[in-house]
Formats: sequence, C-alpha cells, structure tokens
Amino acid sequence: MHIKNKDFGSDIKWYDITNKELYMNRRRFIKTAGKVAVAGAVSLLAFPFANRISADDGKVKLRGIKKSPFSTDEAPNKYKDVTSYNNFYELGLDKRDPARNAGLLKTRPWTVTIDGLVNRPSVVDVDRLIQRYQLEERIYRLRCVEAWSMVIPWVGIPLAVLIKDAEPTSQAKYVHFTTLNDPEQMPGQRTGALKWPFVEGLRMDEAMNPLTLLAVGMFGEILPGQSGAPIRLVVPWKYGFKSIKSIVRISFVSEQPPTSWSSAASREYGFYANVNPDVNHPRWSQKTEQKIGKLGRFSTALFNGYGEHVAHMYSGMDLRKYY
Ligand SMILES: Nc1nc2c(c(=O)[nH]1)N[C@H]1C(S)=C(S)[C@@H](COP(=O)(O)O)O[C@H]1N2
Ligand SMILES: [Mo]
Repeated sequence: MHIKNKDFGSDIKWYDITNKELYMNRRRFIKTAGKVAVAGAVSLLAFPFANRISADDGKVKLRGIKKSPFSTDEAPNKYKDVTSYNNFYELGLDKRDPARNAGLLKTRPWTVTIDGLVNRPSVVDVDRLIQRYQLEERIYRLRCVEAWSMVIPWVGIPLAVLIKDAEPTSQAKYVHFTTLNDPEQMPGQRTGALKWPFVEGLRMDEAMNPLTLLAVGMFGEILPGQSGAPIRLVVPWKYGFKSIKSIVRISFVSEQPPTSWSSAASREYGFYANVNPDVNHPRWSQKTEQKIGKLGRFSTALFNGYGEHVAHMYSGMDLRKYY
C-alpha cells in the first residue's frame, strides 16, 4: 500500500470527535516516527486513516469517492430525515430512539471478522477497509417492510470486492452477517424485542450482485450511529431489514443461515424478503408506500425497481413461496 505522509498532521482533528485514544496514539506516532513507514502496532493505528478521512466543521468526511451508474436520479431525502427516522431496535423501538441513543455506540476502533468457508479469513479494522478499497457513492431507494421509503446517498464498498479477496471455498453458499452484541452500548439488547445479536443472510449470488453494498458512509461523511455505523449492509431490492447495521462478523456458510426477523415471525418475514407489491404482509398491503418527505402514497415496484439487475437471480422461483 502506498502511504502519503503529507496528510499526517493536517486532518487528524476527527479523532477528537470519534476516539481520543487513537488520536493520542497517532500524535505520539507522528512525533516519534516522523515520516518512516514502519509495520507494527503503532503504525497500525496511524496509517489506515490518513488519506480517505478528514475532519471539516466537526464533520468526518470521506474522500476519493467515485460516482456510480447504479445510483438513482431521484432526489435524496434530507440528512435530517435519514438520521432522525430510523429502525435500529438495538437503540430503541421508536423511530426517534436510534438518533437519541446513537451516542452510546462506540464505533471506533471497530473490527470486522471475515471467516467461515474462506481461504483467507481476516479480522480487519473498518478504517483499513476505507483506506484499502475504492469508495463509491450509491444513491439507492430504501423500502422498509413497514411500507415507508427513503432515498439515501450511501458511500461504500461493493460487497463482491471484499468477498473476492476473502476467497470463499466452493462449499460457501450463503453469507451470514452479525451485528455487535453489547447491551452496554445497545440498550435495546436489554429487552426481548428480538433475539440478540441481530443476524442476517444472503445467498452467495445475492451477496456478489454488483448492487450489494457495504456502506461506511452517507452524504459524503462517515455513518452516524443510528444509521448502522461504522459499517452496514445495503441491499436495495430487498426490504430494509435485510440491510443489517453495525456489522462485526461476515461468515461464509454452506446452509441457509437464520435471520432475525424470519426467526421472530416466519409467517410475516422470509429469508428472501425481496420487495414485492404482489405479496402482502399478513397485516398490511405492500402495494403502495409512503415516501418520507413527500405527500401521498406511491406504488411500490417489484424488487424496489431494481429488477433489471436482480430478477435473473430468482427466475424459476415462486416469489410467493420464497417471500
Ligand atoms: N442491527 C440491525 N440492523 C437493522 C435493523 C435493526 O433493528 N437492527 N433494522 C432494519 C430495518 S427494519 C430497516 S428498515 C433498516 C433501516 O435503515 P435506516 O434506519 O438507516 O433507514 O435497517 C435495518 N437494519
Ligand atoms: Mo424495516
């Protein structure tokens, strides 16, 4: 990896906001090590963050973001809407709770374990991922199973890129994702609202689909806690609950893994959860949705409008059975 030392010292203020300890470690490193790029514990803390993250006006911005042809041209929702109307049961059941409780979540440092049926398992720091891979902006529609929707300008890394680097074996058929399990940081986990930790899963071809994103930011900034910081999945053709937040583990497995909402109520929520206006929730219609920030109701599209990119994965499958 090429390291640009010129960034040292100029844009490190963001540690003040996120993690004092790392900030201090890095300052010490800069003082003592100067420009020498060495491997080892100290440089591990100092290096990965240098080029792609900077602080500006108290905001932690991401840099080097590429635009994507997969983005919708629909106007994104306002930052305020996207970050104050959330589903994140670990931070509370009310739509406003996740924003209120986001401060309890310590999102840096943060590692993700990549393991299971892969040739190259790893434990990787999120900021290293941000440094290592090309970041893309993906403006996607998000359709919640509760029949509301938003348009969100994510910043992330295609999951397929990480999967290729992990080299799954031929036995790997599904990917299993796990959210942080820590009731101290996640007061919702002290309740029985769901079985904790929150888990989700995708079939391998779904995980490899070019639309599937591991988001590390939105609106050009790192993710706020309520949005699933520091790293969450975004699967835009599926109901929102598939887009699991605050991921600590990505495991490659041979059998279809359990997923939180289908375990809680299998009649109401399946493993696939593809957005489908023709399969109603047992307690409400999925034909229309409320677009947050707009008046009136809008029709819901099959695969949330992403059929062109994803329909082929389900040809021959009865979408009423595999809901
Ligand atoms: N760990 C975890 N991930 C989660 C949830 C949750 O409760 N816990 N809620 C899901 C649901 S139901 C939706 S609609 C989306 C909402 O994402 P947003 O709040 O960023 O819009 O996150 C999903 N990811
Ligand atoms: Mo949802």
